Amino acid sequence: MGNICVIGPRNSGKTTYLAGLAYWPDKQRRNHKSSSFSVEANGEAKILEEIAENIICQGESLPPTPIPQNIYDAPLYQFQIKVSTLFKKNEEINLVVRDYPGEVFEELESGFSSELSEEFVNESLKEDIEGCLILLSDWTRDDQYSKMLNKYIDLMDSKSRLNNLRLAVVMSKCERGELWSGRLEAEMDIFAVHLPKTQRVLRENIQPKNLQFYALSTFGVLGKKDPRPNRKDVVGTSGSNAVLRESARWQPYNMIAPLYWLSTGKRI
Ligand SMILES: Nc1nc2c(ncn2[C@@H]2O[C@H](COP(=O)(O)OP(=O)(O)OP(=O)(O)O)[C@@H](O)[C@H]2O)c(=O)[nH]1
Ligand SMILES: [Mg+2]
Repeated sequence: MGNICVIGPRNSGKTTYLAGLAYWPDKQRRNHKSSSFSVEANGEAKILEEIAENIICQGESLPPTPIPQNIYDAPLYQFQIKVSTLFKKNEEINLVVRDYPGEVFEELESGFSSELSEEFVNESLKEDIEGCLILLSDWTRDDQYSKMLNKYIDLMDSKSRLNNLRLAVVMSKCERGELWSGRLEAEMDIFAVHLPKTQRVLRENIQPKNLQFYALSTFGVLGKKDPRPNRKDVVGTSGSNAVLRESARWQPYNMIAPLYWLSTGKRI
């Protein structure tokens, strides 16, 4: 059972990603019978499936994740993911995932405004956490991201996790035109180009075996031969919000690969 946490700034797409993951089985039944993956959402993650169906598929945007009273009020989502590719037959990974509100990550730069944020970060560094999925979505925030991650690295060190915690650093919402062509070699074609300080801070401090860069998009594009984003931009309270454009053609891009690596240490 791999315990994973999902962190990242406000609005980076964390909860939408988890909801998309939970909704997976439905999509399998409808259009992806030959898919290499199947995902089952268990326990509290069932709520995410409903959220995907009732909000995302209806073309609406999720509200920001509220800051709970205490960390144990933040739900723990469980997923069972089955992988069956040409080289990996019937592998199964079980994940327990905690979704944090984005403030927790943002405050790494400014200093924690509450004990609660600090508790969240400390929880993400506990011994039973195998890996951390770090979602970043704004390629104009290299300065801030590098500072936040520098602080996170200091905290990893102070909790003796510097050399034994996997970090999957992910550019989310990569269906966007500026990113889509760089998705296959995300480190070289997205991070080194748009977020060079962030990439450097990570490479200088984290052992290569514990660090991978990815790009993913929960919304994806309209089809294999139709690379138009399956996304509609909308004006939101927190700036650049977007919603799913055609739920019948919803096919996320690269959602499982980072989780598989975080959980097993092997590339899919
Ligand atoms: N373009 C695009 N937008 C997305 C994608 N995934 C999520 N979004 C949008 O990004 C916005 C923020 O999504 P959330 O999932 O609420 O982000 P979050 O990281 O959980 O935010 P907090 O809970 O506030 O920390 C919403 O408007 C989503 O619809 C994606 O794959 N592509
Ligand atoms: Mg959220």
